[in-house]
Amino acid sequence: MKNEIISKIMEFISTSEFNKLPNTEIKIYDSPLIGFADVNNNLFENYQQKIGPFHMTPQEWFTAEFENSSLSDGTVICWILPFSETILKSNYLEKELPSKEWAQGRFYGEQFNDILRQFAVSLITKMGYRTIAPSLSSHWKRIYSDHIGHASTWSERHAAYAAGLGTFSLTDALITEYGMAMRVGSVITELVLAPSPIPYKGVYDNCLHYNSNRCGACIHRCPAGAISLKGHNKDLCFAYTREKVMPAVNDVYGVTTPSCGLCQTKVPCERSIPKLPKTKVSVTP
Ligand code: B12
Repeated sequence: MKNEIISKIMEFISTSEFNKLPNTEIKIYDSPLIGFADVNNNLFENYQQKIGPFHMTPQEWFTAEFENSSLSDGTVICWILPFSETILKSNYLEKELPSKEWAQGRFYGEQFNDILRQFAVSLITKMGYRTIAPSLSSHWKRIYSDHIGHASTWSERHAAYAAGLGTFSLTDALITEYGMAMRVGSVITELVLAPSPIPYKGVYDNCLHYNSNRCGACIHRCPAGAISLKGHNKDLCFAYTREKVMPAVNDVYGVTTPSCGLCQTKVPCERSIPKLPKTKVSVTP
């Protein structure tokens, strides 16, 4: 069943008309990475403790969605959608504002991610297993917490970390085998599937900065001054995309969402895990 789900998701991504910028032949996403986490993985409770009680566990999502029914076993299925080369390269010359293709890739790319979430829910539900996509639920909300700033009730990349798909970085972005210029999605199902192996030990294993002190490329790419050796300032990042980028490009590019992504392009971790030094140290937050 796992192979059937993987191949149907892959086929949907490679054939869907929605995986293209409108009225163009520009593909938004290349082939995905797909990973599986056990709903009983301790990380989900760990996230709730570290992020805040508002960040729901897979079990809480089921209880909220299916009126008090519980989830004893099941799987969180996650995917990584890497942006296509055309979209990545379009951002290379930009120093302050995103390219048209990047801004449209973010806008139409997240619409496609939602369509993929619906596709995955319907596929697995038709196989006979209740399935939900937290990001499509009325219980999904953005949260601003005093303790951790911008957050939400379900972080797609924390789910992907638990599914073995990548680790965090100086910018907070998740660095995967296909890099970090990508978007993430997930569904929670009562179907039990074998979890993916976890190819890392520490939360920042794939980030060159944390493992060599020789990178920081994202610091120089960020036009908002939001990234420093101390990490990612979410407030500055949020303000730049809303106050500077949106008024400058949204009407011209025909989009309604904030975008930027300069820190995700023209950096060593854009499309792969950068080569790390041999004496790698695992860092925990
Ligand atoms: C709120 C939000 C924002 C906020 C805050 C981002 C943030 N750091 O969380 C703002 C507005 C700043 C933002 C900006 C952008 N965003 Co945004 N955003 C979200 C959203 C809606 C929710 C994120 C969330 O819940 N975060 C929870 C908090 C707690 O996460 P955090 O602070 O990063 O977590 C850190 C700590 O918790 C730490 N940590 C501490 N203890 C522990 C313990 C363990 C065990 C672990 C594993 C980790 C850990 O690890 C993290 C890294 O330091 C998600 C969609 C979603 N539902 O997930 C998209 C999402 C994170 N955004 C995304 C993107 C692409 C962007 C932008 C590039 C958009 C743009 N401007 O073009 C920028 C820059 C992203 C960046 N560098 O982080 C992608 C991420 C893709 C990627 N490669 O990682 C997401 C997943 C959307 C998607 N569906 O793909 N975003």
